[in-house]
Amino acid sequence: MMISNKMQDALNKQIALEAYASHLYLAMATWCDKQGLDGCKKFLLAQSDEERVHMLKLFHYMSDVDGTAIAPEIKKPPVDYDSVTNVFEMLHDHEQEVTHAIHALVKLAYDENDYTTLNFLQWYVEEQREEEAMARDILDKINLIGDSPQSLYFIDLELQKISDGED
Ligand code: OFO
Repeated sequence: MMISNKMQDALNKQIALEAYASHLYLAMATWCDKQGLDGCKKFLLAQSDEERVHMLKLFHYMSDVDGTAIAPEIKKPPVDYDSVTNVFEMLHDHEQEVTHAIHALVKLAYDENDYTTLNFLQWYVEEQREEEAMARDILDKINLIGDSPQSLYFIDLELQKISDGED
């Protein structure tokens, strides 16, 4: 195996975190669907798929370095959310948590002189910068528009535009 046991455990924890993110965004998409927020639903479903891809990238990496990736147990995300603001605040919080976890992995790779993993993790560092910036942008827009019933239509339109890549 080209990575340490400690690194293998840490990467498996990251797999679990990415899997939870995928589940969480799926649960949020379901809630948005029930509220009639199709743009938000579409955005969150795409994010959920992306998180699964992040998880799978770790599986492939483990295989490349002769480690053992573990399909994680995934806790159940919340079913109900207070508001669309609440959904995107939680998404932003979760992305921040993922960023901290990625940075901790980078530090471990440095400490272990594991340059292969260090190099592999750079993709995640960049991805997290982009995802956090996007989550912050969405929250700024929601705060600007407000999330009263009349505003929801416009929020949903914004999320639809982001999903369609027009933003
Ligand atoms: Fe956005 O969490 Fe994956 O990396």
